[in-house]
Amino acid sequence: MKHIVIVIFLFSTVFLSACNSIKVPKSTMSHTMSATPTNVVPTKSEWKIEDHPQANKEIPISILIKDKSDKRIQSFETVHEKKMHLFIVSKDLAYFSHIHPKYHGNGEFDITETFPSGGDYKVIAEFTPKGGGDSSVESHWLHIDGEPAKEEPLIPDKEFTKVVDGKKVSLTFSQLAAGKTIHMTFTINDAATNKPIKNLQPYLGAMGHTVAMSADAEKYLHIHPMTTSGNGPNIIFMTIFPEKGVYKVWGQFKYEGKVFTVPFVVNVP
Ligand SMILES: [Cu+2]
Repeated sequence: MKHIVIVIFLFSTVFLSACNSIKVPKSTMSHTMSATPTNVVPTKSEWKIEDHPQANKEIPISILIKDKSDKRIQSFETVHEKKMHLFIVSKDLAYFSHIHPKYHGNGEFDITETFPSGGDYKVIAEFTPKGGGDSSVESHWLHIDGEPAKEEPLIPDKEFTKVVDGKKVSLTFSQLAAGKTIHMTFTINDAATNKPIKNLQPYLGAMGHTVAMSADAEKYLHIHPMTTSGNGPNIIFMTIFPEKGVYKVWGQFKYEGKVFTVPFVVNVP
């Protein structure tokens, strides 16, 4: 691995489990940072979805965000260009969607999603109530009726290079170990010419976004690159995998006006 001088201007990572969250603050920090709780506004959520939602149909989802005393939260910060980021994954993590609900005021967001097949899906909403220092997260499991997809076993990749939409993407780690601050680098080349791509475009206010989920979909990390990583071909993310185990990692980047998503399955020892 390359030696990297670490100057962090923008970095955030979120680790969540069912009932607690550990956050790494967005501010400048030293290499020896540890995951410490920061200013996260505690929230509650109410999810509305029709009875017996069907696969392959547009399903409206509405999300109401309240504070712990059941009062609707009125205003939200715009973070990475949006007031809410919503991630939807199937239980086997084969399906991944990153969308942006519309804010209607009075704590209410909504969006429609077409689910590709029947089964269980986890929906994760990330947002920052006004004045919050870091994002709050609410999640919900949904059951969609219809023909289930054949379950894809989550098998760690042996090869960390993939071709997606004409881009050859490789993923490397400074070290792969749970509980350690590590660098995760995506290297993006043109698949046809093998030339490095150096003019990636910002996508939602960052040079890329990475989402990682544990195999049971209980732990979730949303990671932004270190600003020192430029426009490619190497986009460097810094993170901490909270526990050992298998994770699926999705990198999202924008090139020539189009967003592409590249998934990897990683075993973190
Ligand atoms: Cu988003």
